[in-house]
Amino acid sequence: MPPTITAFESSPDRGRGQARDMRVRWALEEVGQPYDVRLVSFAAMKQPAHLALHPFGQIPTFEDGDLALFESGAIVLHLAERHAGLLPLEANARSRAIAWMFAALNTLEPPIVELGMALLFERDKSWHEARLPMLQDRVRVRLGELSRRLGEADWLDGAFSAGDLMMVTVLRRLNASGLLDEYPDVAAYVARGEARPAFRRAFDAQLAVFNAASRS
Ligand code: GTB
Repeated sequence: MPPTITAFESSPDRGRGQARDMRVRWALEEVGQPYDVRLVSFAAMKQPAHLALHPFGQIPTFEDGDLALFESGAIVLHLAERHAGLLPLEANARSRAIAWMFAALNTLEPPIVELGMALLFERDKSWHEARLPMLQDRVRVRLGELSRRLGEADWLDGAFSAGDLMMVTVLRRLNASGLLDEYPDVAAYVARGEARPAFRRAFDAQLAVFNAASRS
């Protein structure tokens, strides 16, 4: 039996691959593992059956035999540890790739999500215009640091790894903000990730869910 992941029945991102099932789908495609998807509604995510899998009532989840996991980072790390292709074999390089996964989730994603939330939900607030530059600058600081570290390299530390997979999915959340355009080398890094055949397969699979939901 292939593993089963959960994803939005109807994603608010309209098939742009911004929900966090995308990184799990991409990791599964990179390691060549077939998988099933169980689509869940917002209401179903808060029901006991889903809460037993995910204490916070969210997607994605991952079930494989006796193992049930939540948290996209934990799921991607699990896949990377059990299948070849997403983590280097050499111990120190492996630890560094994992550090990049944490950097994506703990250092880059929080200010990026904060900015995204402000753009989505706070535009009507009296303080929005005053707060926005501060949120954008916090993201710019991290993009500048990332740009300096990347330099001329294709990937963060040697060959493409789960660290890059996680970083690219996090940075993609800036697609609509225009901020990536200010850092052409970071934008090119994201584009390299998006050009990978495994990314394309994962993206097309989640887009097909949105297209099917739109037709019904
Ligand atoms: N830390 C957890 C992880 O990494 O797995 C966070 C999981 C999470 O935030 N899941 C979201 C969810 O289930 C979907 S991805 N939300 C429903 C709820 O909390 O009730 C977040 C997301 C949603 C929508 C867009 N979008 O429309 O662009 C982007 C990202």
